[in-house]
Amino acid sequence: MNLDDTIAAIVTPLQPSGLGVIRVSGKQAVSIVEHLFKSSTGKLENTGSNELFHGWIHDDEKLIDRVLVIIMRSPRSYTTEDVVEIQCHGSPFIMRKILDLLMRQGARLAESGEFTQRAFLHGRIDLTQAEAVLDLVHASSELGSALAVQQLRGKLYNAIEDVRSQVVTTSSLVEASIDFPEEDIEFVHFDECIRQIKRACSDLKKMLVHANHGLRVREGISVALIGRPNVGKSSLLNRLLKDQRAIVTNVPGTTRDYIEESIQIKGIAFRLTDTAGIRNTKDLIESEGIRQSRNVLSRSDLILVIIDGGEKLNEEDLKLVRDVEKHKSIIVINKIDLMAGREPEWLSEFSGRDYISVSAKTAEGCDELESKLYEKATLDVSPHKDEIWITNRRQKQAAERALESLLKAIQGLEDSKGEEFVAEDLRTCLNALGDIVGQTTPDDLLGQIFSEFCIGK
Ligand SMILES: Nc1nc2c(ncn2[C@@H]2O[C@H](COP(=O)(O)OP(=O)(O)OP(=O)(O)O)[C@@H](O)[C@H]2O)c(=O)[nH]1
Ligand SMILES: [Mg+2]
Repeated sequence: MNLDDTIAAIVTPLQPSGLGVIRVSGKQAVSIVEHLFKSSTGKLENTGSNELFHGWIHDDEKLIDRVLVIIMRSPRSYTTEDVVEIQCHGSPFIMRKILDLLMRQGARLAESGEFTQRAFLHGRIDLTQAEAVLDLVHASSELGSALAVQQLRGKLYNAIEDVRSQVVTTSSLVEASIDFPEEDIEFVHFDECIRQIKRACSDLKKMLVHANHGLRVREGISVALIGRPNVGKSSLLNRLLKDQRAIVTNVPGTTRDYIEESIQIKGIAFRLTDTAGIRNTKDLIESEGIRQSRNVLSRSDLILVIIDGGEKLNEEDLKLVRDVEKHKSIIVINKIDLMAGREPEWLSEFSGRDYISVSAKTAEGCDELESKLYEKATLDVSPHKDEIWITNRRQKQAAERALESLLKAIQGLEDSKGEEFVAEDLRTCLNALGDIVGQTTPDDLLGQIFSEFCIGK
């Protein structure tokens, strides 16, 4: 990556709007903009940081737009380079025109995520903070944005650095005993080593406790709709989607292939999967559908077990309810419009379980079902003030690698396996921790991470 170029990009969406922002970063940022800008409040060059100018962008004699220009001098800017932001009117035509003029003066179009990548490469932020920028741009819920803010403030970075320094101390003791075997530091220090490594393990475990939940908030929560044929699974999916997505008929066994669609509840994405009704059947296609239903069931975060409230409860319903974990499931009694206000006499079977009555036909109870889903997905899981959460798959895998090698190191010390082996495990751990914060992350992986950003960020 060439850090000598001056890069430019349109930062705001290319849609008519109140304001449009174009960002320029690099050694030539100020002089490039100066060529296009007639200021009513003084020259851009030779000014300090965080200054605001008012004036016109022009193409030779032709005026293009009246703008505000903000100067942020190196190193007090997002990228740590000189950064200039031009606030123009939010016309896609004007924004493109200004970008063209900047290129004519020698700026290069920024690649996806290149501003953030420069901030990372110049050491302004670490990789977890860079990833938090992306999460914050895409945050769509209270919890998602709170986690991104926590990470952007460097809390995960600090926590990982803390673990790293503990491991570095231990590692140097172990390495010393390899280099100076005659010093006989073995028994004095190895107990202390084990204690330190155990402390590091416990810190890492705390970060990993909620990792799966953090991941779900970021990636969406999977919800399977299961039940006997004809109980109204597809009707309920359509009702929640507010769309006639799945085929509904009164013939049991209508759904053969599963259908997956997303809804948002209070900003969290839920991926709903309608499945084939589960029953004993000799029909080959239906059996395959049922096999897939069981697969979907086993990999879903939450399960809605749908029961037909207008019918008698049977052994198949009960078996499904018994088979799903209590904390992951909600029993949905459907078709209450047929029940004329009466509760089915078998309702007592579900005491101690989470259940709710709805009608996919009239929508009665469906808002309450959405609230229950949200509640179940976020139960007891808001981060406490000093809790650090890992929220992405890459960080989670690296933290698990680090933890695994620490556990091996403890085992090695306890079994007196030889310092070389223990030292190797500790090195593996340090590499994995370095991967989390971006110190040892391979270039191609870095490229992949930043390519997920939009141009201009
Ligand atoms: N009265 C009433 N009928 C409903 C309700 N929900 C679904 N139905 C009817 O029940 C029948 C079956 O609905 P589906 O949504 O196809 O049921 P399913 O569980 O997806 O069935 P399979 O795909 O065969 O497993 C259809 O005739 C629906 O119109 C409801 O809340 N009230
Ligand atoms: Mg169906």
